Amino acid sequence: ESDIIRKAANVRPSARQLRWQQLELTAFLHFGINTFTGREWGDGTEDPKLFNPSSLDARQWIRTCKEAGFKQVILTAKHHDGFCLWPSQYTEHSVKSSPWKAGNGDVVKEVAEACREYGIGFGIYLSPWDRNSPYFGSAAYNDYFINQLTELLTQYGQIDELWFDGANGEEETGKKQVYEFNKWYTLIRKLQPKAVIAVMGPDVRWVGTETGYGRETEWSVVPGDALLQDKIAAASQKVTEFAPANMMDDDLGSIEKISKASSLVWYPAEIDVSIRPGWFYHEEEDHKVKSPETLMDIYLSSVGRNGVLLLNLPPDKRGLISDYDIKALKGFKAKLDETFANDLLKNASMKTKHGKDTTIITIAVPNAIEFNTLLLQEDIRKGQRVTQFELFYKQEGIWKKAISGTTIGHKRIVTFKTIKADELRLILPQTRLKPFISSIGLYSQQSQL
Ligand code: FUL
Repeated sequence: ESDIIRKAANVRPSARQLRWQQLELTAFLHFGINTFTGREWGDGTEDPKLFNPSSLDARQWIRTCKEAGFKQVILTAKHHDGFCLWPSQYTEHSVKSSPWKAGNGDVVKEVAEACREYGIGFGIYLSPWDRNSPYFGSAAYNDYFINQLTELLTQYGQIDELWFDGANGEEETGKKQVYEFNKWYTLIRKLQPKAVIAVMGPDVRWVGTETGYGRETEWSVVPGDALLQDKIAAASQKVTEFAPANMMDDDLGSIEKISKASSLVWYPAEIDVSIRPGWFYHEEEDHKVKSPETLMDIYLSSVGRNGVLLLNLPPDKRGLISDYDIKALKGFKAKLDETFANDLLKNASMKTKHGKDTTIITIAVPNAIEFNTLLLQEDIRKGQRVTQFELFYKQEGIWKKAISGTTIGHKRIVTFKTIKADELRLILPQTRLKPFISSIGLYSQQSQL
């Protein structure tokens, strides 16, 4: 057992995984033929002429993301319907057959340029499942896919993330495509070495739900077989809880899980959710946009649970992010700023004592503080090591427990009822080797009071 703990404690993120984790907030942009048909999954028979945004402005999308604190976006260059947002030379089923800009437009290019202008990361969603391509289900599709991937990797400057969806609805038709994952990965590493490869890929793991809520216990160090593509959950659409299977288990990296593993890998969680019920824009959902309160709760339960949030903001038929979504985002950003602007421990003195398995950090503040939110971070460059944490505070000479939790990782945020104290202790009763805590903060969230 101690051998496996030593191994687990020393698994570390790659440079690209570290950069990605530190982004914390990333946005999905679902846009395509479905925007115009009102569907969620197009079947590939849609007339490209339906694609006709009246006033598409990619700069508005990216500005909106930037102002709300998002650091990277992922655009659906091709969804399951096979319609390409760039003029691929390998198919006619694309923007070039649409009336938009008389067939001379390129959404991928406009978004890539806007990202560069605003200084935020640019990622691409390219659906492996393609319901339009006549090649799908045959060996020729693998070449078609590589060709499209090559266009995207070579014509738009730096790509920071590739997102390969596991979804596939061909169970009934029996059409089966055997993907050549290793070819994709080799090509990406060669052409875009900085990009992380997500979901059906080795760098970033799909958390296992589309709710926006991550696990209470989220280990970035998991058994190596998590990388086997056939184990990666596909049909994700109806999953609202962590289903009891493989990558959707409640716990992926506990000592029970890793002690049986033949290898361990750094494979962190990305938490995708839409600001609306659907992934694509539908006018009838304008009044179902998530509220700033819900978005804040999602933030606390994704970024605050050692994950990266991937929040979907679908542009509408005009080719603009709607005012409903912008309003909700502004409210969310204001809450976020208000909550974390004032670290009540900024004048605190802290003393750390490492025991055999236990670490105790004693915290004293000059004047009593009132807080209801604890933020913890581990320096994950050295690995993920904390299994359990407890916050105590002294009240009338007696030590009381404020809150306890399990993993920390890059960031852990927990909220509780307001407490007033001037002496505190953070106890880590269980760690994998010596922990490296890089920040401890206490905050007061207004809505919690
Ligand atoms: C799923 C897809 O089927 C949805 O349409 C959406 O793109 C979501 C992010 O992933 O698997």
